[in-house]
Amino acid sequence: MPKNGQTQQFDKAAFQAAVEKHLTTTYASTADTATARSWYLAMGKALAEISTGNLLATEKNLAEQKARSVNYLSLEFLIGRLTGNNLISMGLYENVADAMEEMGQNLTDLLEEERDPALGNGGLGRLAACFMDSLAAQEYPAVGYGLHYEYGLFRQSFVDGRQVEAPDAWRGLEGYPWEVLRPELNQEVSLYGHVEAYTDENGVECRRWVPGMTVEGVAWDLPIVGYDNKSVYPLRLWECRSNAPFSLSRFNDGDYVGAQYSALEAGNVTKVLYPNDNHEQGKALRLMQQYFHCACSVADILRRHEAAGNSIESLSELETIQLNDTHPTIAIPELMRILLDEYKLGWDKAWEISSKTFAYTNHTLLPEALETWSEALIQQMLPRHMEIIFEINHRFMKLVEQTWPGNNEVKRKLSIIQEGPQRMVRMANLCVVSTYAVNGVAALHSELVKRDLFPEFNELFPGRLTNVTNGVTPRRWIKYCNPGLSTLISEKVGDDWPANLEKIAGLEKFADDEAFQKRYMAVKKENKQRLADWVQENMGIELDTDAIFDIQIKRLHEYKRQHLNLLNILALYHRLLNDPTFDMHPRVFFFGAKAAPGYALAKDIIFAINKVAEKVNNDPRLGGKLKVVFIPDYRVSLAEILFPAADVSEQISTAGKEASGTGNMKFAMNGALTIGTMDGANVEMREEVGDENIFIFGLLVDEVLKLKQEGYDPYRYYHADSLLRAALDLLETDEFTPGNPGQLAAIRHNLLDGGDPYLVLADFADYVKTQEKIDAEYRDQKTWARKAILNTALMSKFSSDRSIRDYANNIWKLEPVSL
Ligand code: GLG
Repeated sequence: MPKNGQTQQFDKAAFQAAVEKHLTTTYASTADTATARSWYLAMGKALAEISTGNLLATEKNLAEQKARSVNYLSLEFLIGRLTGNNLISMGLYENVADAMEEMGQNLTDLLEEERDPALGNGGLGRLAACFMDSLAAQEYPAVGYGLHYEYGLFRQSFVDGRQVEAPDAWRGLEGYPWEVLRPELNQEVSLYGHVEAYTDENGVECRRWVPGMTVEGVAWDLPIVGYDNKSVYPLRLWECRSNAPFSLSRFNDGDYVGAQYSALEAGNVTKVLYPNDNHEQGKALRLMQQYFHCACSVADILRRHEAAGNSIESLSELETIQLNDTHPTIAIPELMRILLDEYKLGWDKAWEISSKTFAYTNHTLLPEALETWSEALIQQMLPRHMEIIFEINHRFMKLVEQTWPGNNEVKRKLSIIQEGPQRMVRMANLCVVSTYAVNGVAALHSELVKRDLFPEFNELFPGRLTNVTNGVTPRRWIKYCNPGLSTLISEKVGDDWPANLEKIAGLEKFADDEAFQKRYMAVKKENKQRLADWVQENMGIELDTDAIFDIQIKRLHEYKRQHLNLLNILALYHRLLNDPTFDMHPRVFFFGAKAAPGYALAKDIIFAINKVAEKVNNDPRLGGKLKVVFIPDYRVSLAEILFPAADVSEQISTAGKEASGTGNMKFAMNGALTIGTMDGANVEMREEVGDENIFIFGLLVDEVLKLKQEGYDPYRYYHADSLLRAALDLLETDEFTPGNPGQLAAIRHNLLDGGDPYLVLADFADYVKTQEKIDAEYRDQKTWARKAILNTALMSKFSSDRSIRDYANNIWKLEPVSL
């Protein structure tokens, strides 16, 4: 139980009175008639009163101390439900459970009333959420800046096995109890228009943006509550509202109706999160979202800086801005514009400040995810920013010319502007040129960023490209989601491990202790039962918790290779039915994944897994040995049930494609053994746990590259491997779609005739062999328990507290400030 948190401030009677007051005055209910939802909302409001007080106190303290802080800019924060987690951080979980019990309410049930704020797609957004948690836990001064989407990531359901998307109105009708409106922080944001030259009062030639219209940015703060301390940092989410009269020029032209139409359009800016993961879309509205986010955030950073009495020249000493991927890159020309056109600093001074303020995190090497924006679009929406980008590039090209005189090829490659029929702005190049640090998210990934993505930049700016390996917060991903394991850990290593995950290494010496093994496995069994109960209740599928629970949960993407997993399932199915000598330990394969609505093959893979599930789950010939469960609407709150229940964690991306992964870390902490490729953070996890405690298979990065260079032929594998052939050919039949052969053929076609871009077939045999090894090892429960315990014990490196300390020490140069 946290000792230094907000516990001492807790006054039960006052808290109960606040809940009752909100029940009646905010939600118009009475204690005897209120629904569970109203109770949850009233309780949330009462708790938010405590956190808001501390948020204001933290803000004041940091301003007074002139503390250096980080501003984490991200288009996504996949925070998940806040109530349970905040109760833990506040140290109030038991107190509030008790207070609510006295009011006739069960806390666990009330927590289920909260809808997940799903303001992100996947790993990138969830990382931002873990980072905010770790900043607050360690009291590194920080503000998170994001967007207040009206609709988060779509809700997924399956209709006859196919994904159907529905809007996610995460705030409900009543609004989200933890959010607080900050009207005094509102910003005005300009768009469109043109640039004009003018001579200022000192006779200096200047340029300025004459916008075509403006919109209003409204600030909502969500509290990020520091674990076991009093600090509360804001996650500041901007909502776009259109202010009337709207289009300045059209209104003045007398086009009143037209002006109102634009208002409708701009009212859409923060309506919905773009549902693409690792894929850019290039839509004008998305660029508008990005700029709106950056304009509000940069203006707010400058407001804070000045309100604390600091000069603009000292900006980079007191503030650093971390760009989570290239999505907020337009913040760079925005700050430059303000420094040049409003502060009138002159290019060199403005550049010095700006380039010492920004740092950038790269999350992917996939070409389809590297953002480019058409010059024409930027020119139209943000004409002054386009000028500034050109100027940055012009000066940068001079540097390239000095370094590689006369080498036009290298210029073409490095230029921020990509030439072609449509000139495009390469956002990653703009970032590398304009920041003081660029990091990848795992050791392997960062090496590939240097070696393959930006080798010349690495030469040009030695030391700028670095690594910070990702991490996850042990508060949500062990303590909150796995109370059974948490109790066991605390008993052995003391109860301060959630804030000091190094302590968890103390479990290592119990790995061979039989009594401990039994208790550890009993906790695993309880967690498997909790998941089985959920599946029974929500999907009507009965599961045996003696089976191996094998789980792959992540976005649906070819590079993540859910279809490799599927092919192994098909191979098992084939062998169970055709090979009388074949035996396997019962296994349940779980999937959870959303596909981007426009990603046809990803949706085909979901359909195929669902169809295979339907068949195998009801086929008496399989004797219950094989089950497949595709959990619909995978989200943070379901992840909290899935990670603790896993025996096997699937991390099977094509080597070189998964920058880091973070689910891999959550599984291992909770005692699942990984089957994985030498990709992303799997490589470092193997280093930590040792090769005996992880199941590595498949081609290495350079083997992948070599095979592709030599000319990869998927048919070679198809013809050489009868099991692979059997699995693939099942997709052509109507085995899983009775009466409709060929409904699953798209996957087979993509792998054989489509060239198998992610080398699924090349890794198939080794994958199957490694799964067999897992099957054999699981049968020896003592050895399995030992390995699982060691996985928990040896994961301390992957706490996001460590990641944040790496950023703070090596990049941001931040010091903690306690309240
Ligand atoms: C990316 C990558 C993941 C990475 C995550 C956080 O694909 O490998 O773990 O960011 O850095 N789009 C993502 O989820």
